[in-house]
Amino acid sequence: MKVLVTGFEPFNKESVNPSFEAVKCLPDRIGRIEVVKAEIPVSFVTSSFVLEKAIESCSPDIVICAGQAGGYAGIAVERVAINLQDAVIPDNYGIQPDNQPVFSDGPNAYFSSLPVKEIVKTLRNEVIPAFVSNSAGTYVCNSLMYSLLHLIHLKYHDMQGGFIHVPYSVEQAAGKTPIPPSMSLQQITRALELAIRTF
Ligand code: PCA
Repeated sequence: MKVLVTGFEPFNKESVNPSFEAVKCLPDRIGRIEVVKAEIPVSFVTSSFVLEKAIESCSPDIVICAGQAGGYAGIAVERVAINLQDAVIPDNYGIQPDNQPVFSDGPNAYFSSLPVKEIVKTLRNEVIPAFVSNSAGTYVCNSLMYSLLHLIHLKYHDMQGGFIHVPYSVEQAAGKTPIPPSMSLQQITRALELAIRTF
């Protein structure tokens, strides 16, 4: 079994993105599951192409995309992606959609095909703060999650996929005033590993 795990490049003046920092720390094998990693640009235009290329090149059974949710106090296992791009700040390439669909011919929403409640339960059993989130927002993370689920719907019926938002790392939070909630990279990495172990 193979899992593709992705994290994003830094955005919004941060020098790191805890999602990709944690992905990089994952081992290359977790039990019987091979782990393939990829970094995704914070781009409304290219993020889905980079993800699709990674899927084409490694043919994973499962795709877990991760992103930073600054201000969250726990791991948010996303349940739903909506067909909307509505950005408060431009992406890293200057694109700022206003009330646009991700795909004009797509349905309003897709549900994650990851076992979201089971992942949350597993994390909580290991004393990692986690919750099921019913909105991945309207920025690039939601757009990537929607694109992934659209791709699964159109082309990769046997693949399972979804999205996990992670808090700021402790190092990021330490430089801000007031100090927002955060989680250690070690704990974020452990959360992703446990999510993979639910398969
Ligand atoms: N978080 C942003 C995009 C990239 C990331 O890590 C989001 O929540 O949309």
